[in-house]
Amino acid sequence: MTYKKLHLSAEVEMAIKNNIPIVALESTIIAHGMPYPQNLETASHLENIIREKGCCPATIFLRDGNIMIGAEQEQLQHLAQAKDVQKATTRDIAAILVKNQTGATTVAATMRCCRLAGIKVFATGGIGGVHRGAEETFDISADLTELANTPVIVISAGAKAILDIGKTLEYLETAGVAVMGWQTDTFPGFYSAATPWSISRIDSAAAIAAIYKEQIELGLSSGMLIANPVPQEYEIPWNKMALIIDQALADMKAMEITGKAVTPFLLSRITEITGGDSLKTNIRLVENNVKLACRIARRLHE
Ligand code: PSU
Ligand code: MN
Repeated sequence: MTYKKLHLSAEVEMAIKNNIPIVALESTIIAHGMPYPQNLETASHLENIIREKGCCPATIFLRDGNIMIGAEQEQLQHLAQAKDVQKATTRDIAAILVKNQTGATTVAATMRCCRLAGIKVFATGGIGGVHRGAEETFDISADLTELANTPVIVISAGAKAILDIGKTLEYLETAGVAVMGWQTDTFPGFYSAATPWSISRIDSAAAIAAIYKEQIELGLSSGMLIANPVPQEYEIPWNKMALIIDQALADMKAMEITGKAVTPFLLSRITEITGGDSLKTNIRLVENNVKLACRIARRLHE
């Protein structure tokens, strides 16, 4: 370990010592992606699933000038409730560390921290991407540039229709990111198990681990995006979601929300419009991603 401001939790330190596979989790989903108390319950529950599956959870965040790899219960509580937690993407990491602020890491920032800590597998809900109307706003998530530059396997339920999914997939192709559908031929749409876009399929965790190792051998520095559909019984179908998302996007426009506030606003507005149903789906799909991440992490360890 070369970067000196990495702080490992006792659990993560033990896992490294005992050669237990580690699965990383992000913290923006806790601080800015879900309401309290469901965010805290979900964060703890995800960690427990990872332990049950024989792996070690590492929730990643920034605090007291350190990159924190693994959270104590009190720290999860802080991320879930405190109002002073910054949303940290890659470009924010340095400033937040220097100012001793608390930062919740996005997919992009979490990937970067994973790399510093030697963690190869990271489970999230959905990635950020190219926003609708990006030809006007230029709103493209740094998650995509990070996937291009950082060799970490990210398991997500695809991307939701608040984004322009076609453009997001084109961007990932241009950036040289391997995108694979877990036991599916169509790119999943976060709340919805399928979208109209097709994707190359992968059916085994062993194959994912082998491809990742091959990428490293090849000297590629890009990550991999594994798109894992939400289980059908919990999905909100694509056509139903479309209307809800149009409403949320219209509200965003009317309220002139821009920049890093866009994704948190849309997530909470969609939760309101669906009367909490989207939040239930969101929780189920992250659980599902965490389980797949454990399978891949164990394979990589063999
Ligand atoms: N999508 C979700 N839930 C989330 C996010 C995305 O369904 O919580 C968060 C992730 O942390 C992701 C970030 O990395 O939003 C993307 O934000 P932006 O679009 O500002 O890059
Ligand atoms: Mn953005």
